[in-house]
Amino acid sequence: MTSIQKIKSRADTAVDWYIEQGAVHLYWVKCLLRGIDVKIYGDLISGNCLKVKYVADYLGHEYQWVTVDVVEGGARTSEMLAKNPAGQVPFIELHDGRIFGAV
Ligand SMILES: N[C@@H](CCC(=O)N[C@@H](CS)C(=O)NCC(=O)O)C(=O)O
Repeated sequence: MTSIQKIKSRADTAVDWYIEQGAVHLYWVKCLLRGIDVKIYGDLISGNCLKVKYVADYLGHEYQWVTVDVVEGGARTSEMLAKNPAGQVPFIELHDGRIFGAV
């Protein structure tokens, strides 16, 4: 399997995973498909965050990636908790400020 095939296969798995999670995640996948601006908050050391990144990359829509250092408690600062009270990443911020968090 080539590197590109491996990436596509991982992205396919990630898309399937999000579809299984239901409407909340599908909503932001729709946003990506429709070209609505999103920011993705996450940390590249986290598999949960990479699932979101792979889906966004697979769909080919540009997004802003906001790095949150989970090891240093970055998801639980007062600024982050004000956005996402769950205190975890990944989460998505839409252009209008709405947040879609982890399941
Ligand atoms: N069920 C969530 C789990 C999210 C999760 O566990 N996030 C971890 C990183 S993988 C996190 O934010 N940890 C930092 C913390 O709890 O302070 C998902 O799959 O998206």
